[in-house]
Amino acid sequence: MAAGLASFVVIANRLPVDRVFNPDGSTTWRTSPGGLVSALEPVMRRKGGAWIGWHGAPDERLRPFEHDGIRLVPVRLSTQDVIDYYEGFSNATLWPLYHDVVAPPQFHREWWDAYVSVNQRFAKAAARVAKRGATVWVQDYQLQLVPAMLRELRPDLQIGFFLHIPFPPTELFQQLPWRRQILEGLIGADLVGFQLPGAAQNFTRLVRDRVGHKTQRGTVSLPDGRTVVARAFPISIDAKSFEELARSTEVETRAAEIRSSLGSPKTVLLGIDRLDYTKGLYRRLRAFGELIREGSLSVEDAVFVQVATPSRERVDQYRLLREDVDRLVGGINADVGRIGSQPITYLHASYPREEMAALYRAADVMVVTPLRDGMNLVAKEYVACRYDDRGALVLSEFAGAAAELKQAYQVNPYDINGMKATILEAVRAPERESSRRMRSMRRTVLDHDIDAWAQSFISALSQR
Ligand code: GDG
Repeated sequence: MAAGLASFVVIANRLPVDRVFNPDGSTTWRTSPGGLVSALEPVMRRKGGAWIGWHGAPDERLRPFEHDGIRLVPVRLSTQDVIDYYEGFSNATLWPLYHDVVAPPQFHREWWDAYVSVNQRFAKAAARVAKRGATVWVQDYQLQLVPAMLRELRPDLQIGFFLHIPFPPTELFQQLPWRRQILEGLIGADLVGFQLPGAAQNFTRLVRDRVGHKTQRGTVSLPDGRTVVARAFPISIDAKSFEELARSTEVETRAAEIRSSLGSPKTVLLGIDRLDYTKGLYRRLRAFGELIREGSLSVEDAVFVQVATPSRERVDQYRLLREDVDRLVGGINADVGRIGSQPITYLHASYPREEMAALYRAADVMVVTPLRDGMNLVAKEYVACRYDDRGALVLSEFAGAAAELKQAYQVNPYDINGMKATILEAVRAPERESSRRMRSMRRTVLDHDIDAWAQSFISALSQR
């Protein structure tokens, strides 16, 4: 590869690596776990790819470097950029707005200004490293202005964009003071990908109504003759590698250990989420607490393990949520716990992949109840780990995954009584019934894995 020039470029808010500080004072980089990196790695290697993103430390300028055969191009963010562009506009304006306004979005003009200038910085970095005619794939809500900015700088490029979170209906999107600029940013791409067809429809409708371009089904026609395609590409996981991990002796042993340290209850229920208000932790735990309190589940027989991975801890809404969940769990355990049996084991921590797989193996009922979620990979990971066809998945209708995992025990997370009834149904399901459901979900997840997802996006982009 000619120095600095790449024929396949990924742009994401974060580089796919974390810095490791060694005891001897030196630092190295470790590939961060995640399906996206592993799915794109082969393409990156084959095509001489580059990944552009922030390296995670504010106020530090780093030179491009190579890690595991991939060229990484760090983008600098100042402390103020982190506050305004990342914590502010991305996570306190767009995140709640795109998730059905489940928390009130905040609109601040200085956050918007920072979003524009950081997006410009990413676009310029891409314009510098992309070879003539290269393919560039922009990821997610933090970078929605990049496609148009990049096209302006480099009209020779083929540009794709994928949104990992939902795209809201017109009625909600309209609130955004900068709605038109965001839409114009996105239509800089040749292909705009969403998790679900409904999101693609919301987008094309908004482009027609707000920007005034002609649209026909998923295609937008611009006055200069260019067209933009909007389509759904539901993301998935590296299902085979999860299953392999789940089958390992270490994971099986650890799963047995987890169950016995919980007091070997009849039923282990599990929730694993970033501690985020969109994930519906509060209502889910309330539903479980009521089931125990009313005696529908007994404290000796059922234990709920809730892993809440720390997330965005400097954003106010996240701090409030943490307090609320802490208080709720404390209250339930104090009210209905007994010596030696706590109904909820609440872990505010993040774990290695092996421990996650062991938890999935240890759980009889996985409870995934977001109020709104682009896809939800945890649901798919649970299914991938259940190679014995056992276990039940309770899944919110409002997770993107519900469109594919039709055999899950689906719930409306706003309906606490409905959720209680469905959790009970899942707990009590005869083994034949839950295996039938699990088998069908496993086929879906194993057939549509992350490689299939990346391939289908890249091939649709190359046909544009
Ligand atoms: C966004 C969208 C969409 C969690 N805790 C630990 C850990 N995790 C891993 C899970 C899973 C991932 O993080 C979470 O993915 P989700 O899909 O559940 O949620 P978001 O982070 O909100 O992701 C979402 C996704 O993008 C992809 O497009 O599905 O809708 O919101 O893989 O396993 N991993 C480890 N330790 C933890 O403690 N190792």
